[in-house]
Formats: sequence, structure tokens, C-alpha cells
Amino acid sequence: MSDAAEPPRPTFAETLSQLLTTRSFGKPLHFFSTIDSTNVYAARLAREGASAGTVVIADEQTGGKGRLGRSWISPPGVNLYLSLILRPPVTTAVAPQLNLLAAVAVADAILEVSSLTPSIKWPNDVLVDGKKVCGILAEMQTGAGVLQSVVLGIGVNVNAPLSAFPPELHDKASSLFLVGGCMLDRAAFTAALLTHLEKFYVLWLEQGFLAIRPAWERHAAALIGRDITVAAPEGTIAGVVLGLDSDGALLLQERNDGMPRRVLAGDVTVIGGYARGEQS
Ligand code: BT5
Repeated sequence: MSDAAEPPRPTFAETLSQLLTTRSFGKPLHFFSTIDSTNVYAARLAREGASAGTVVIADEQTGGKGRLGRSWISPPGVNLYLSLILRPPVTTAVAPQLNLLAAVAVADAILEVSSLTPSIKWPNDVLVDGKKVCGILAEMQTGAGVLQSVVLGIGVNVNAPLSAFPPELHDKASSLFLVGGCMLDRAAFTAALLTHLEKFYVLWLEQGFLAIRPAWERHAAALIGRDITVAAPEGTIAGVVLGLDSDGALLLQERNDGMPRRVLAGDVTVIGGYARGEQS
């Protein structure tokens, strides 16, 4: 007997399209088996006039981008690499709040599809068990000084095995599969993520960042009260995390002088590790 009569299994993109109950996020959906970077492609679509809600997903990236010229390891067939085009009517100073909004949506999606407890590390990482499982890269397109669009890029290590990461990342990167011990359905995870993203985005447009802050602080509870250093553009800042300001800036009590301090950008290192005793 041949098994030629077996119907083909639906692809990731087909299953995702069936699962999506969002109003505009993921509509349309552009899916690639391999691409250099979903953010690069989405930025091109945005420049050509693609509507807000357009999503680009790839099964593999050959040039996945992190922040500040860093790269994002993007092995095929196991993870999520997604870029969402948005056109919020806000200034370029406000748009970076989308990084924080996306981190909350990723954390909620992880809670929905797994029994894991995600933690947000300001501004744009989601960790599980002290290791990074998600990175977020929001890139703005402007014209005549005005924000035209934002490409919100999200990479989530869903089912990656340890061998997918180079040895230098073994201490600080992980996947939902590696921590939880079971493979997750990537389409179901992606549908949950887009649903949470759309919900928080609408809330943000209607009520501003203050409406997102409680959920962010709940998911970042492990960071609040911790001793950290931030490699910020203006230099390294050390202090204790007090919380988030009303616009998404990180609030610290500075170690040197005990004064409150707002931090707008940078890379956080938690003294003693994020999950105590681990590297961050
Ligand atoms: C980020 O940058 O965390 C943003 C990553 C955004 C990736 C998405 S995937 C879809 C979309 N298309 C793109 O091309 N990019 C976006 P950053 O905070 O700079 O962190 C980068 C650092 O994280 C690297 O220098 C490594 O140390 C580490 N890293 C690289 N790949 C990783 C991975 N898969 N998992 C965990 N850590 C990783």
C-alpha cells in the first residue's frame, strides 16, 4: 500500500490563517520558508504602502537582526520570526513604547500556551528561567521627520534544541521547549501572540502607555527591586530598579547618589543573574 492518498499536512501558514481571530493583525500574512530578515522585508512593504496589520513570517532567517547591528540566530523550522507593520498616529519619541507592549504580549502568549512563567527584562527581552527566549526589534520609518510606520520584529525560540544555539549563547539563551520539556504548536503560539498584540495595541492607542504599565510591571516583577547596571548610550548606570515611568522609561535609584534616575535606552545586566544564581 502506498500512502500517496494521505492528505498533505496543512502548513504553518495555513494553520495560522485558520486560527487567526484578530481584526487586522496578520491580515494579510506573508510567509517565507527562508528570508534574510522579516524586518527588512516588512520595512520594504511598509515603504510601498502596506496596510497596518500586515505580518511577515519566515521559517528561517539567514540575516536575522538584533539591536545595534547584532544578529539574531534564526534556525529553520523550530521558532517564530515575525514582523508586524503598524502605523500609529504618534511621535517618534512615543513609538519605542511598542517594544514594551510587544514584550507584554509575548509574555501573555507564553502563559496562554504553556505552563511556563515568563519574565520581562527591560526593555525588550522575555526570559524563562533566567534565559532569553524572545527578542524584540522595533524599527521606525520616517518621512519629513514624521513617523510613517513601525516594523515590530519579534523572534521567539519556541522549539529550538540546544544545538541550534552557538556555544557562547548556551548560558543565556533557551527555548520554550528546552525549559518546558514539550514541543509547542508554533501556529497556535503565533495566533495567541497576534491576539494579545492586537488587544494591547488597541488599548495603547485609546488610553496610552499607562494602561499597559500594570501588565508590564506584573511580568517584570523579578526585576523590580534588583540591583542592575545599564549600558546606556550616555555610559554605564548602576542602581536599583524602582519600576517604569509613565512613558516606559526605566526608573532606577542610582547607586552612587541614591537619586531617582530615568533610563531611556540600554542593555540591562542584573547583578547576581536574573533568576538568582544564573547568568543574565
Ligand atoms: C534582540 O536584539 O533581542 C532583537 C531580536 C529581534 C529578532 C526578530 S526575529 C523577527 C525580526 N526580524 C529580524 O531580523 N529581527 C526581528 P538584542 O537585544 O540586540 O539581542 C541580540 C543578542 O541576543 C545577540 O547579540 C545574542 O547575544 C543574543 N541572541 C542572538 N540570537 C538569539 C536567539 N535566537 N535567542 C536568544 N538570544 C539570542
